[in-house]
Amino acid sequence: MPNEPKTQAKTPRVFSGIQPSGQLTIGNYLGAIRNWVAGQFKSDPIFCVVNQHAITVRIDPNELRRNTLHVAAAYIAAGIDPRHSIVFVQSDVTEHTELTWILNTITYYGELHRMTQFKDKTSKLKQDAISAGLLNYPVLMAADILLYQADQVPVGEDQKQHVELCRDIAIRFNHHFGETFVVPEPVIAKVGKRIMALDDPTRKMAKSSDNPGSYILLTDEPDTIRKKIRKAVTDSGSEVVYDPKHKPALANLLTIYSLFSDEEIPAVQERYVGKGYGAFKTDLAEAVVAGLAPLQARMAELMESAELTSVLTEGADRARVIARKTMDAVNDRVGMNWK
Ligand code: ATP
Ligand code: LTN
Repeated sequence: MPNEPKTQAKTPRVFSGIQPSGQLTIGNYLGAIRNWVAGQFKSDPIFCVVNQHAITVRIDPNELRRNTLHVAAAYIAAGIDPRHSIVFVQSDVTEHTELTWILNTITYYGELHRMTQFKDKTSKLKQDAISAGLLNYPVLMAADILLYQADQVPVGEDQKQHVELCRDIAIRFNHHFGETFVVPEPVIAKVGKRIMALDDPTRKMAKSSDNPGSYILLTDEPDTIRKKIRKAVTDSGSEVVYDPKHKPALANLLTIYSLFSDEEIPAVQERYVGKGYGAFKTDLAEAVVAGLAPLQARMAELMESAELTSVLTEGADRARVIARKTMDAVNDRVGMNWK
């Protein structure tokens, strides 16, 4: 029908979060935060500091408090605008744990036990050292997403499986109790979705690694960044070429270079023909140092100001209104409202 009025597509609700389990790495920035910033004004976004996820492994309470503010500061310093996006801390909105319990009752042990992240984080532990919280971690993540009826969840590749489980849980709930939740989609960037460790290109860069040389923190000093990049493993040979299969370490470094310098990988590669790894690594370090400088300056400013507290307090107030509405509907559907 050519003359029929077009229905305006709804602005997608976006939800994502990072756990304050340590200081953020450039993996968190390139795989997640950078993409949140890029899509921010085309969506209705909510970004959460997921501190309840961070206690699924032992963490010192004071360190957790410090990291919580650090992660929130990184969101804002990277360009999340709290006048548009909701930015808040998970434990400030109690509906997250309330919904988790209900979703736990329709999630199977087998599903949780099969999660790659669970297997990775527990492979070296004895059964009695694995908390039930670590197993149930993806259920809390599903509650985060479903409470806000999110359409899209921008994450790094490692979180895709968790978002898929969240979809399964939403579909199952809707099937048993009637349409209640939006079924969300994972959104994963083409480049930067999996930044690898500097000491081992077969493992993802992670803030919880015990080798600080494996990651670059957003707060690392310029000289630390230069040293870490100088020491980063490379592949055999000496040519700077993008070949993930045969030269995974170099492919990772080229990806980082490309994202920090906003240049396509082939253009970067072209510049280093016949120059070898040394020159490339020196320039890469400078690109990372320059790329992080404004972010670091803004983070330091935010950590000293009261601005952060007011952003997070107001964010939680805005989030709570949305979360409560969903929670009331859920309680109604499952028969918790007995009066
Ligand atoms: P931890 O080491 O505590 O498990 P992490 O550094 O792996 O943490 P998360 O808090 O689990 O980080 O992840 C936050 C977000 O950053 C997620 O969207 C995740 O997919 C993304 N992310 C984490 N590491 C990388 C990476 N190396 N490359 C791309 N994206 C990443
Ligand atoms: N499990 C995620 C962090 C996380 C998250 C979320 C991401 C917790 N809740 C909701 C997106 C949406 C991780 O990156 N480790």
